[in-house]
Amino acid sequence: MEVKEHMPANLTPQYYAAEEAFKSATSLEEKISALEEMLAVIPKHKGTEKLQAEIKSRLAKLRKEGEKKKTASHFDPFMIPKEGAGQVWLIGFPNTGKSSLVGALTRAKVQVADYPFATSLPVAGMMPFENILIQLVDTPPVTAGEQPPGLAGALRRADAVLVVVDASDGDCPEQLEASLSFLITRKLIGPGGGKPGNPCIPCLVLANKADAGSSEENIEVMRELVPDAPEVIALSAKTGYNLELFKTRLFQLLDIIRIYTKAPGKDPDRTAPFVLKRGGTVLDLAYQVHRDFPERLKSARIWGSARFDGLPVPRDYVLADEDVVELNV
Ligand SMILES: Nc1nc2c(ncn2[C@@H]2O[C@H](COP(=O)(O)OP(=O)(O)OP(=O)(O)O)[C@@H](O)[C@H]2O)c(=O)[nH]1
Ligand SMILES: [Mg+2]
Repeated sequence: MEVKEHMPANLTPQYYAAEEAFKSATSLEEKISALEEMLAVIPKHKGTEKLQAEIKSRLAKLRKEGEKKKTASHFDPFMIPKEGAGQVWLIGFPNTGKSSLVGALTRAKVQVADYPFATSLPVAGMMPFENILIQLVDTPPVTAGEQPPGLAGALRRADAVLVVVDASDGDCPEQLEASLSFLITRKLIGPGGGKPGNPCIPCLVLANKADAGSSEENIEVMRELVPDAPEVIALSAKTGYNLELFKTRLFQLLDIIRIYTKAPGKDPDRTAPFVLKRGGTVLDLAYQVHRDFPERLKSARIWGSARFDGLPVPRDYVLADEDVVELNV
């Protein structure tokens, strides 16, 4: 943006100083404020019109760049929108098979590798279980002293956490202790390590690679050395061993119920249940069906947990898994 010889610009020392500042600026912010200064001090007359326009256009470009950067830096990869019947995070030491498990159970495009620290950002996928979908999130590894920044915050919003250890590795008790200690120090699970009644976030331990090495003995030793640990499930992402058992246990851990709704005289659609926390009532269901349903609800009838099919029930009736409900509004 040099001043051309023929231009009768009569630029002032303040302008040249601001231009110098622009030339030596290294950051976007500095460049923007130097250009703003140039625009403020430039003598405003015909001879500088072209130069003014040039400064304005540069300024607009840099400001746009700044906006883009801002939105980019506000993007938090650990903020994963919840989908399905529950959001469940897998955490654990490097190379234990977290990505392999998420890959085996969902269609997520995970990064599996035979070297540690293969996963650098969380990746979510949906795991089918019977007629619902549960969201699983693969994460970068934790180690004894270090965890990915943002992980603890994300786990606080989780519906359950799965601690993955490599059962084929003699170090699996240490992997488990270090992972649990991360969860305990961040107050994500209780000091008992997550025994029923104690945990803040429901937790299971997945002893992966149960197909390899001396995994059985290792799991035995781990159970003895970490007796306070949450329930341990031996499984294998590679062979599929115990993956079905794991899904059932996870469903029970999430403590949710599936409810089917039906129109009078019609069969319920059992492929798309409403999901409620255990203890949910007819009113909670009505709210999920439509925000204005609780107000309009005249009566409800139940098939399933009730004493007989089609029993009219009050709004505070506590539903059970797989109940069929007819809501009359
Ligand atoms: N034998 C056996 N190997 C497995 C199993 N699951 C994963 N592996 C292998 O273990 C290695 C690590 O698997 P990943 O799924 O990348 O492990 P990760 O925990 O995601 O690793 P990071 O992303 O580094 O934390 C790969 O070579 C997998 O093939 C399993 O059940 N059995
Ligand atoms: Mg991984």
